[in-house]
Amino acid sequence: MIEAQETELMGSLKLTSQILRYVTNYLQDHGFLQMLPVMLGRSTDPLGPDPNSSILKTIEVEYLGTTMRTMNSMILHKQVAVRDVGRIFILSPNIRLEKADRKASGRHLFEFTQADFEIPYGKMKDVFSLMEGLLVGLTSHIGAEGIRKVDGEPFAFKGPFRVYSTHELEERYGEDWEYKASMDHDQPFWATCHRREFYDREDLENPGHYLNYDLIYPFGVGEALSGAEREYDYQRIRTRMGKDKLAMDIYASYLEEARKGFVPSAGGGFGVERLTRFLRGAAHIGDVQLFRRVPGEVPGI
Ligand code: ASN
Repeated sequence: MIEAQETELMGSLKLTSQILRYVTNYLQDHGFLQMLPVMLGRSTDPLGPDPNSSILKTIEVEYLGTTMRTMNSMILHKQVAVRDVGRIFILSPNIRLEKADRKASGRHLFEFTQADFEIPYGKMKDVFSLMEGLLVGLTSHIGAEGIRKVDGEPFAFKGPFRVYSTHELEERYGEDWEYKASMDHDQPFWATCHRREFYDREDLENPGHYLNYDLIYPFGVGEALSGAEREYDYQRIRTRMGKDKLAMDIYASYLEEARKGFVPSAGGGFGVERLTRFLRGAAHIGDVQLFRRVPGEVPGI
């Protein structure tokens, strides 16, 4: 039994290593500079208002008189970096202290790594084709060993992926569309137009609609990536933050950067463990982590 578990974990780790090598090469070959991650910041992603977000709190530490926060995501730093250095990506460790009931989703961890990238002057379609190329290339590259089987064949991504708006999905599958729509597909699909964080750009020609997207894995596995074209204009950022009733003092250093001027950009981030779990066909995302970080479970070492 112990041996079987070790083999399973070893298989997951081997796949994660292959994914990391492939993603790093792919993004570097597509002109992205790899940044080392930021782990503490004066500002971090508020992760909301988003009905899908359920974090209990963001960790804050006082350091030499300044309050620092652990990264929920590096989105705010990405907007600065993409202005200053162009195409960038980060293998970014994120801490999200999710409620215990998130264990049941099978895809939440309280500590994970996301491959997070940003494209200056990018549009939604640039992110779609970048990700489709990445995923299709990945499964043609990694071979069949230890990969989930579909109809007796190892799963292979096939693009381009279908694109739906959340309005269409709600109409077809109801408000809780994600799981049902995911079960109804055998390739990932894009879901655009979510009302969520201030940094996702509102479509000014179509107010109340948003130029953002999730990529959803099939077979009931659910969210793979989230991203957007960004709000880059200082006044628009302030207005959106005001609507979300965010505590402006937490974002003072970010707003200073925004006042200097951001460039328009688009990007996204996908969870590395989620990709491993999807390709392995593992029942729970914690099963592919050597050191499980599952909400509601007391971790080992
Ligand atoms: N990485 C995501 C993005 O680029 C943000 C997030 O993880 N909340 O939009």
